[in-house]
Amino acid sequence: MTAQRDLDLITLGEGMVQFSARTRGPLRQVRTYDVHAAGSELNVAIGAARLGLRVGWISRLGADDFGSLLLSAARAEGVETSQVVQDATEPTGIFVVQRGYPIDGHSSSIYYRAGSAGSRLSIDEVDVDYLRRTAIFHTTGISLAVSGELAEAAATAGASAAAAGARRSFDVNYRAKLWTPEEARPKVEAALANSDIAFCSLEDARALWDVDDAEAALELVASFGPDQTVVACGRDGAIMLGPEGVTVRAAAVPTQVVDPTGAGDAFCATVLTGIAREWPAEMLLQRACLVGSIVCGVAGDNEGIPTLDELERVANNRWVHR
Ligand code: KDG
Repeated sequence: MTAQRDLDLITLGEGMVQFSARTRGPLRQVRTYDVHAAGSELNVAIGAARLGLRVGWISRLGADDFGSLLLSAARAEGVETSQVVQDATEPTGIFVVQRGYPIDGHSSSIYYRAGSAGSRLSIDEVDVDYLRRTAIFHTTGISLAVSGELAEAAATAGASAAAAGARRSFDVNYRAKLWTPEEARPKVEAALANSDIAFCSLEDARALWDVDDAEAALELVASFGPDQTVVACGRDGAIMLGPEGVTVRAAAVPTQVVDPTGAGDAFCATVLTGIAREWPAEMLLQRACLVGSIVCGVAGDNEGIPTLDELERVANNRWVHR
């Protein structure tokens, strides 16, 4: 029986509650925090849903208040959460963001996620029929780094989705606090070889392969196998190699950075939306850079992602101020 393809995108990965410092400075001096729903694959799910895709999220949360916070955040955006397990034995992971210190415009994260419910997602808990419902399956290198169980769930779920005809999307998302470049490299390369759509920041290409230049990074990541590759270069915009072998570039949009955490996920959510909706390549990359830049100017990982209507109005200078 052919499954009904009623989802554009399924993401799989750990959601976490973020405590973001309200003030700039070292965390030992920070006294007040804002609380946000975050976690890379949840950010992508929320972003793509806000941009109009039909999205499902596969994950595992503690049966605690933080788990309920994440579930509510996903549902409030219309993300389908029937495959989010809540378990009473492990807690929901959290992380703390230090902003604008010691480098202006940069943030850093401290994780409290060891043994979290999300890290224990097992492939046995993932419904294979659910994976048949999507056109695109997305996960990231964070899921590969967090635990062997989650890495296996991500790889096996991706293979099942692909066997049912979905395109596989993978964002390298190297996190130096989770693993070393030596540990990451073979696993990331294997995941890229199994992907159709690949994302890598220039910063990650530098960390993993010592590649310093956007074109070289694009060529290298594409050489592992994906037929659509995107390299995000922060303030220098982005570059994409499409299935027709055409390279497209887009400039970044200058912004006053409040917190860049989550901007890469917002960028990725916009590219995946554009792919699902068949936007022309230039427009797709420009919109993704614009969304990434808007998110840098807003606290929280995904709150700044616009709706599709807002994005179109900003992109076409039709935004009405008053
Ligand atoms: O991309 C933003 C993520 O880094 C943040 O939400 C936390 O998922 C996270 C992680 O593992 O770093």
